[in-house]
Amino acid sequence: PAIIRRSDYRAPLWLVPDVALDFALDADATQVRATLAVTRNGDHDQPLRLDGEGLVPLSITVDGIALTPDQWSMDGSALVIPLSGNAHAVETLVTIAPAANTQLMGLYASGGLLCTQCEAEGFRRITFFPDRPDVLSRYSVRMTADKALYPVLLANGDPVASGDLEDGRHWAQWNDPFPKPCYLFALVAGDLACNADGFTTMSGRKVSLGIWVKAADLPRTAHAMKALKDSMAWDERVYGREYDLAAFNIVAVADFNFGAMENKGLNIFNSRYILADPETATDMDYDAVEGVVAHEYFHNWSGNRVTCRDWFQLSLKEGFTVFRDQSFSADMGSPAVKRIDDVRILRAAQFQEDSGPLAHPVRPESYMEISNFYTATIYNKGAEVIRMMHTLLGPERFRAGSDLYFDRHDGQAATCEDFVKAMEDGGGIDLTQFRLWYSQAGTPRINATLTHDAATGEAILTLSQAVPPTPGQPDKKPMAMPIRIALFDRASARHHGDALLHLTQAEQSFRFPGFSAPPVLSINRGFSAPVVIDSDRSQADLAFLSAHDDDPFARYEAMQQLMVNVLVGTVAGQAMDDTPVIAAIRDTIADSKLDDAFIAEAIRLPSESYIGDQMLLVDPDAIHLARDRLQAKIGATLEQEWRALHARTEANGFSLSSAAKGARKLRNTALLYLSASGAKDADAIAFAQFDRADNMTERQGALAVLASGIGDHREAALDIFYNRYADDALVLDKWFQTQALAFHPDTLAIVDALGRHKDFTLSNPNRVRSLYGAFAANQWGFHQGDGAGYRMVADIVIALDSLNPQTAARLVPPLGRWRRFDAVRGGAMRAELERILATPGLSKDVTEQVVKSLE
Ligand code: BAL
Ligand code: ZN
Repeated sequence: PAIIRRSDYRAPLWLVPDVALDFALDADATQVRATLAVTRNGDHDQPLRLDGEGLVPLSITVDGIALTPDQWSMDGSALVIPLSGNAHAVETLVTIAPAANTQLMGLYASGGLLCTQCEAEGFRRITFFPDRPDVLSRYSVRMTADKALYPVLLANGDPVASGDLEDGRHWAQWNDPFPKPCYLFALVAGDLACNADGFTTMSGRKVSLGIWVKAADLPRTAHAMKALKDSMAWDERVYGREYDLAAFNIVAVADFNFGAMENKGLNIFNSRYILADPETATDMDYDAVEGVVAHEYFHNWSGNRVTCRDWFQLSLKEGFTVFRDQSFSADMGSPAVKRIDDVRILRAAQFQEDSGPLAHPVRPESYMEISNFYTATIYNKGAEVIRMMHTLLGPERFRAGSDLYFDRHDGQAATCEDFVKAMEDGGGIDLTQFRLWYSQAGTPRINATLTHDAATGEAILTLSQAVPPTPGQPDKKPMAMPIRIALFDRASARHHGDALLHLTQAEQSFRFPGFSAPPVLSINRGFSAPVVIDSDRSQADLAFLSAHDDDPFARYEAMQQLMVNVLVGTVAGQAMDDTPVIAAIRDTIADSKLDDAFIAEAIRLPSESYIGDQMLLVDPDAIHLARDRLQAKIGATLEQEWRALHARTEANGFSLSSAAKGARKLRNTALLYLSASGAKDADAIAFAQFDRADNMTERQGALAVLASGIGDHREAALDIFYNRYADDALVLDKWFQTQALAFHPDTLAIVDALGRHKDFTLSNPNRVRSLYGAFAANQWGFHQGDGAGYRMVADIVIALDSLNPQTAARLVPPLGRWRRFDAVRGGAMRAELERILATPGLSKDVTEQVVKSLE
C-alpha cells in the first residue's frame, strides 16, 4: 500500500463551500444524490478530483447539464472531472448498500437502524467528495425513508422541515450552518425512542437535548443525560465554550468500531458508552459513560469548531479532548483516583506501544492507513503533552492560551503547531524545545539520584534523561518536561512544599538547602511528565512514602514500586523480603484518613503485563507464579483484615455516591485477597456476593474471582450469569470478557470454545473485543504453552479482515511484541504474523500493522 507523508501536504485544489445531500434511504439500496458547490482554490488548471470507495457514478451533471462519458474519468476509485470555470455546481448520483456494509464505515445497518461513521475516511463510501479534513462545507441534508421502518430521521445541525409522502414514506430536512469537514457528517434513521431534555447556555440560549435509543433501553439513559448537561456547564465554566446549535442529539448503536463519534450536533455512540443502570453497568461503566459523553461533547469546540488540517494532526483534537475529558471527570469525582486510573491506562497501552514496533510520534510523519493511528499515543500521550503545558503555564495562562487558540482558529482546519503557538502567544512561554514531544517517539527514561552534602546541608538531585530509539528515529534529543518533586524529612514526615523542576538537558542537577539529614525523594508527583523514572530509592524509603506521601499519585506509586521490586526480584530468582509490602498494605487499609477508592487502588498488585514491562525479556509463567504467590501470602497473612473489610463495605441499598463506589471497589478487592488466601469458605463468600448483589459492580467482581478459580461455584455462577443476561448484549460481553481475562489454567481452551459459542459473532466489534481483545491482553493465557494462543488470535485476524479490517487490525499489536519474549514464543508469534501477511487480499489496515510488526 502507498505511504502518505506529512511532508507531502498541499492545500486542496478545489473547495466545496456548500453541499446538498438527498438520501432515498433503504437498507439494501440507498440512493445518494449529492450537489456540490465547488470553487477553484488558487491559480491552477487541475481537474476536480472526488474521492470514492466502492462507488459507481450513475449520473453526473455540471451546472445542470449531464456529462457524457468522455467528460469524466475514474482514477482508481476517484472520480475526475475537468472543469473550465472557477465555480460550478457538480451533482452525482450513486447507490450504496448499507445492509451489506460489514466494515461499519460509511452508511451501514445496525440492529434495524441505518447510521453512519465517517471518520476518518468513511464519507467516500457514501458519495464522491474531497474526503479530507481541510475541506469545510455547509451541509443541507434531505432524507426520505419508509416511515414504519424508520420513523425517526436525524442528521447534523438543526431540523428544518419534515413531512409525509404518499407511498408510506416520509422525509426530513436538516441544515447545519457551521462549515465542517465531511468526516463529521452523520445521519441516523430508525425506530428510536428519545430521552428529551434541555439546557440553557450561559448566554441564555435554549438547546433541546435528545438521547435516542431502542425504546426498551430508555430507562438506561439517565446517567448519560446527566453527564451531557454537566459537560455543557463545565465547558462554559472552565473553557468559556458555549454550545452553538439549537439541538444536540446522541444516538446509541450496537455495532460500532469506535467508542463514539463527535459528528456535529449528532453524536453517534457505541451503546456501551450510553446505557447504564445498576443491574447491568459496573461503576467503571458509569464512569466511562460520563467520560465518553463529555469527550464527544467537548469535541464540539476541540475538533469541530476548530478541526484538523490533515490526519497527521489528529492529536490536535484527540489529545486536547482527552485532556479535557480527564479534567472534567476529575472534577466530577475523585481527582486522585482519576489520575491513578489514567496513568494506569497510559502505561498499559501507550508505554507498550511506545516501546514496540508500532511506536510513532504524537504527530506521525507517515501512514498507510489512518485508521491504525487512533492509538494510545495520539490520544493518551497526546493528552499528557497538553497536561504538561497546563502544568508549565498554570491554569490561568493555559486558559489564555486556549482562548487565543479558539479565537484565532475558529472555523479553520488547524495544526498541532497552531495550538502550541497559541499557547506560547496567549500564555507567554517559549515552547521551542517542548515541541519535541510532538516529533520524537519513545518514552523518556529519567534517572534520578539524590545525594546529601552534610557539610552544606544540601540535598542534590541529579536527573539524567534518555529517549530510547524507535522505528525510524535512532537518535533522540533531550526533551523539556516538568518534574514535580518534594523532599520529605524522615523524622517529621513533612516537606517544605512541592518544587516544579524544568528538566531540559541530558543531565541536570538541582540543589536544595536546609537538610541536616538525607531527605526522602517523592518524584514525578501527580505524574507530572509521562516518563519512566529510575531511582535508587530503597524499599524502606518506598515504604515511608507509601505511608506518608501527601501526593496521592506519588503515594500510590511508592506502593506499586514496593510491590514491583519484590515481584521483579522474585521472577529473577532472588529471595525477596515481602514483609514491607504486607506491612504497607496493612497500614494502608487501617489508615482512617484514606478513602476506600484510594485504598483499593493502592493495595492492588501491579498487573502481570506491567510486571513484564519492567523486564527486557518477559517470562509470563514466572510472573504469574510470583504474583499469584504474593497475592496468596497477602491474602493469608491479612485474612482477618479482608474478612472485616469485606463485611464493613457491604451496603444496604445502591447509591452512586463516591463513598458508595469506593466501598464497592474495596469490597471487590477484599474478596479477591480473601479468595487468594485459600480460606475454605472463600468460594462460598464469593458466590454469596455474586448471588445477592443488587448491582453489577459487585456481581461481576465476584464472578471474576469465581471464574479465575477452580472452585465448586465457578460453573454455576457462569451459568446463572449467562441465563440472567442472555438477552442483553452489553452484559453478555462481560460474560465473554470475564472468562477471557481469567487467571484460569484452561483459559486458552475456554476462549477457544467461547469462539464457537452461539452468541459469539465476528460482526459485532464489542463482542470481538470482549473475547479476543481481552484474551490477547491476558498475558499468562495468551502467551501460554505452544503458541496456540497466537494461532487463535491470528485466525481471528484473518477471518475478521475480510469483514471489518479496522477492528481486525486492532488485534495485531499483541503479536508484534515478539522481541520481548523468548525465542520459542517469539518465533511462534513471528510465524503467525507471516501467516497473516500471506493471506490473499489482505486489507491495508492489517498489512500495515503486520509489516511494521515484523520489521
Ligand atoms: N473521533 C473519533 C472518536 C473520538 O475520539 O471521539
Ligand atoms: Zn475524540
